[in-house]
Amino acid sequence: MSVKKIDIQQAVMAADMCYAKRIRERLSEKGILMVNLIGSPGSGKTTLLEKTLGKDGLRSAVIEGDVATDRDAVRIDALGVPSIQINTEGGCHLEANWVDMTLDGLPLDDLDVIYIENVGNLVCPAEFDVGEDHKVAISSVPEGPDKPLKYPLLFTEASAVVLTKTDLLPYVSFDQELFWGDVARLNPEAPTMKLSCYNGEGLEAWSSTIKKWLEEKRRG
Ligand SMILES: Nc1nc2c(ncn2[C@@H]2O[C@H](COP(=O)(O)OP(=O)(O)OP(=O)(O)O)[C@@H](O)[C@H]2O)c(=O)[nH]1
Ligand SMILES: [Mg+2]
Ligand SMILES: [Zn+2]
Repeated sequence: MSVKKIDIQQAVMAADMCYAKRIRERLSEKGILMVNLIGSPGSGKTTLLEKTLGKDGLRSAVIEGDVATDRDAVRIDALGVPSIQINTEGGCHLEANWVDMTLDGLPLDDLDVIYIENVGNLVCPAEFDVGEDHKVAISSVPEGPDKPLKYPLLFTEASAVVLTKTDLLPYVSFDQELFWGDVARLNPEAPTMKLSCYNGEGLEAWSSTIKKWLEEKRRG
């Protein structure tokens, strides 16, 4: 008797690709942009959303991915912005089938942008297509300047690279030449931004980038 073997990893990836395609079709039909924020725990993803949502004139919603708790979704909800929390119960990234399910709970007829805040992690969230239009790499000053080359996939895949917490530059040793040089080597085309949610640096540039991506998507 021959033994039938199924490569689970490949099967999971293939199923995920179907969900990602379905998400893109659903969102294209509605003209909604989806942006996937990926960075280490504490790099400032939720704070960036708090500082920009509702102030940029766009109708937004957020899908929050965390191992546990609904704390980030509660922070977004406090802004009056629709948010849904996915708890991965130990999983270190979001997958397209969960995102697809979550879309059913969002007011898709009244949205311009859906943000995904992925599970805080510089590694595997970059490997998974969750149906987004753009992945954004978020790296913060206190993490140190060596992250792009140590975690290259995210910085290669990203449509934009954002350095957060720039207000800390006077207090932390951070070699910007090294950081931006490595980013340029990995992903010469990606726009780059320096942001501080504490002093407001770069927040307008961030919102302009989101608006530009939305216009590009709607123009087709
Ligand atoms: N100095 C400084 N601190 C910041 C800035 N943005 C966020 N923080 C602080 O960094 C900490 C983590 O911020 P969060 O926005 O919760 O980080 P996160 O990436 O959402 O974290 P996880 O969801 O756990 O992955 C908080 O104490 C924020 O106040 C900034 O621009 N400058
Ligand atoms: Mg967060
Ligand atoms: Zn993972």
